[in-house]
This record gives sequence, structure tokens and C-alpha cells, in this order.
Amino acid sequence: MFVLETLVLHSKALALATLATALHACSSKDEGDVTSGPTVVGSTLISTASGTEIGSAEIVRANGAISISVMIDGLEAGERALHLHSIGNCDAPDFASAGGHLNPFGRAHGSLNPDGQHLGDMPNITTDNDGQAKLAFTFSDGPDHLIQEIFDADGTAVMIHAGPDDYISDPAGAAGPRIACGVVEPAG
Ligand SMILES: [Cu+2]
Ligand SMILES: [Zn+2]
Repeated sequence: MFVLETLVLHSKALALATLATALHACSSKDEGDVTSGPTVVGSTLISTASGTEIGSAEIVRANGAISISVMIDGLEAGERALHLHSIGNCDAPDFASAGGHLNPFGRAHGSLNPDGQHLGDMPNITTDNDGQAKLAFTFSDGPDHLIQEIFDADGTAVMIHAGPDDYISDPAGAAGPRIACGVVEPAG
């Protein structure tokens, strides 16, 4: 047996009270460095051990923070770890010359690590079936300190690994061998 419900829609006449609009004389202008537009502070070309250029990265300062934009074109499809390593030296074939992760605060590796994370830890980058990927990441540390660490005496390298970072295994996220590297050059 079906029970039919009849819905009766009542149209309501809404009485709108007249509201006096108060105009605020004060402006809510931010007092940060909002007037300074994005500035490229450094960049690099990323190459494999055989010297094939497979990507690039740009480090940008904007709105009181440092961001990195990474572009890959020429790797097989897959998810791979992306880090800043502490030395700006990309000697093939293993790129061991780039040292460990950029880690000026002596923390452990990984965003999921209770003792983490390294300053140089970034999200994995995933290339599509055309071998391309794009990633933008904003660092949480203050820009002045970050610039100081990235452009310190021994420089900094952008590194891509064969496999993904698990974001917790110390010291490098169990990401496998280093397969591509780029020395960060300060913007001229
Ligand atoms: Cu790495
Ligand atoms: Zn790390």
C-alpha cells in the first residue's frame, strides 16, 4: 500500500526590516610586504646522470614566503621524491656529492615524522604518461632564513629520486637512488 503525501507549499511574504548601513571609515589594509610582487631568487636546470636535461626549478619569493616551482619533462611516468640537498654539487653518476637533505635545524626526515621535517623535504612529484610534471610548494620557514640556507657557501641542489618519498623514513624517505640533480643558482 502506498501512502501519498501531499506537500503544501506556503509562500511566505517576508517583511524586510530596513537596515541602516554603517560605513566604516577605517581601511583594512595589510601591513605586510603585500606591495612586493613575486621575485625570482634562484633557479636550476635538472639533469640526469647522463647529462640529459629533464626539468627545471625556480625559487620565488612572494608575500613573505619562499616557494619553489618544479617542472619535469622527460621522465617515465611515476611518483618520485623531490628534495633540496645541502650541497650545490651534482657529480654524476650517483650525485652523492650533493650531500644529505638540507637540514639546518637538525630535525629528522619527513612530514609524517614526529621529529621532522627537514627544511629540504618537499612533496613527491608525479610525472604523467607524457613524462611531464609540475609542482609548486611553499616552504613554511621564513624567507630571509631560507634564502640564507639555500645560498650558503656550499650551495644547494634540487634532487629527484627513482622512487617516492614515504615522508617518514629517516634520513631520506626510502626513496631509492638519486636520478636527477640541479645546482640552484642565485638569480642574477
Ligand atoms: Cu633527496
Ligand atoms: Zn629529508
